[in-house]
Amino acid sequence: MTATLDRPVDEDELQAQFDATIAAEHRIEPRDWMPEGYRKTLIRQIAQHAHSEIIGMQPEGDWLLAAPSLRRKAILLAKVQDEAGHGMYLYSAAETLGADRADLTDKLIEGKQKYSSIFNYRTLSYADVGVIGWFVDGAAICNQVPLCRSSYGPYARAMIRICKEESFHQRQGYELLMTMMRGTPEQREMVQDAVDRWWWPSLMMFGPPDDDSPNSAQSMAWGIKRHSNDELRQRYVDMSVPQAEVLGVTLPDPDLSYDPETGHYRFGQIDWDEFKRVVGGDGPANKERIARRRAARDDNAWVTEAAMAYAAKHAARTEAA
Ligand code: FAQ
Repeated sequence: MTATLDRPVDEDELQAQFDATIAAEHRIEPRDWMPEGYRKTLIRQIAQHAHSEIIGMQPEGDWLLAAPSLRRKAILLAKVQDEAGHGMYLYSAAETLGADRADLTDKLIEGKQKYSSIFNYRTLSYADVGVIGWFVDGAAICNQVPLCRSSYGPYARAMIRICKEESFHQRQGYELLMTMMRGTPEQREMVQDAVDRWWWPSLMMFGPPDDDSPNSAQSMAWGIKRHSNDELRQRYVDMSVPQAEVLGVTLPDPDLSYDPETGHYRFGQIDWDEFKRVVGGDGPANKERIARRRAARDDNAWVTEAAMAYAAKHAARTEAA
C-alpha cells in the first residue's frame, strides 16, 4: 500500500486502501500510509504499554535483594529482566511510527503520558511478588493475547513473544503462592493479605467501563483493540475464580457469584474514584515511581552519550575504510 510518486497523492484513495486492508484483516506496516489518528492512537497506546513494562520493574525489583532463596532470586531476576525486554520491544515498535524513544521517556517523566495504574501500589510482603505474577501478569495475558492480532504489524509481532514470557511469569507467581499456601499459617495469611490488596487494582488494569472509555470504539474499528475493556475484564474474572479456589484463597468481593444463565461470574462494583485518583497521580506510590525513573534517566545519561559517541566514531571509521 505504498503511494507511487509518478502521480499526485490522492488522500481518498489512500484512505480507501487503508480501510480495505483493515477490513480484510491484513496488517498495516510501517511504510504504509495510515491516517494520522491511527498513528497517534498507536503511539499513545504502545508508549503507555512500554512505560508500564519499565515502571512495572520497580514493585517486584524492590524484592530482589530480599528474595528468600537463591532459586527465588534467580526466577525474580529473570522476570524483572524480561519486563525490561518487553519495554524495549515496545519502544522499538513506537519508533517505527516515527516516535523518539528519549522523547517518550521525557513525556512519561513530565506526566504527559500514562503508565498502568497497577504499578502505583506497593509490594508490602514477598507474597505480593507471587500475587503480581498471578494477577498482574494474568490480567496482562488476557489483555495482550488479542493484541497479537492487532492491525499494526510491529505491535502485533512484539506481542507474540511478550505473551509467551508473560505466561511463564503468571505460572511462576502461581507456583510461588502454591508453595506458600503449603507452608505455615503465617505464610497463608500473607498470601490472603496480598490477594485482598491486589484483586481490585488488577480489575482496574483493563481500563474504564466501556461506556466511559473514550478510545475503545475507534481503536476497535481500526483493529488496534480486538475486545472491549469490560469483555476482557470479565474473561479475567472467569479465569481467576477457579484458580483462587484451587489455591485456597478468598477473593475480596462478597458479590462474586456464578451466573448459570450467562456462564460468567458476576462481581461487585469497582471503585472508579480510586482508579481516577491513581491514574491522576495520587496513588500510593506514583511520586516515587516517577522519581526513580527520572533518576535512572539522569544518572545513566553518560552511558547513552558514550554509546552514541562510540557509534558515531565507528560509523566514521567504516565510511573512511
Ligand atoms: N492505567 O479509552 P480508554 C503489564 C487510560 S503491562 C492507566 O479505555 P484505551 C506487564 C487510557 O490509556 C500493563 N491508564 O483507553 C507487566 C486512556 O488514556 P488517554 C499495561 C489507563 O487505550 C506485568 C484513558 O485511560 N498494559 O502489566 C488505564 O482504549 C508485571 C481512557 O481509557 C497495556 O498497556 C490503566 N489501567 O484502553 C509488567 C496493554 N486504563 O486517552 C511488569 C495495552 C485506561 O488519556 C510486571 N493497552 N487508562 O491517553 C491497552 O490494551 C489499552 O491501552 C487499555 C486502555 C485497555 C489499557
